[in-house]
Amino acid sequence: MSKLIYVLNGPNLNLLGKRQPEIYGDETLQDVEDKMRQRGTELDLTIEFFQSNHEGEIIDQIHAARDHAQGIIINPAAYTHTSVAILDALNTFESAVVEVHISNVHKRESFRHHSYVSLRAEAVIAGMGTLGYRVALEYFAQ
Ligand code: DHK
Repeated sequence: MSKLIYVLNGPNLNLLGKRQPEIYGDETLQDVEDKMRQRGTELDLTIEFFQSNHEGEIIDQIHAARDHAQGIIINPAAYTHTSVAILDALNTFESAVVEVHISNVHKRESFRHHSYVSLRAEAVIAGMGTLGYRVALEYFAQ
């Protein structure tokens, strides 16, 4: 049976492709979703794709994933560095979590070097651009 993977995206990622393309590239979030769905089909993974600029909505999706999903791929964006609430929600999820960052956060400002989500994630991908999301799918296909 196909595994269900939630792909959750945090604030400002709706502007992907327009926002600081020198850092985040010129693909849109719709491009990311389309490519993930295509690769997901090949890997027999079903994808639930979501973006929000609101912390509570991301937490609600993590709670929804608890009942249905076999994995979470999350780019919490700026909430990576601030949100104990998202960490707490992920700690209620019993399957694997992969944290993705488009940019190499370790090469950037020091406030981006700490991640609350990394305390929970089985794997962290940073600096591969949007390819990182599809690499995370390969992890779940193994
Ligand atoms: C995206 C953001 O919006 C930033 O706040 C993070 C992350 C990095 C990314 O690289 O995908 O610091």
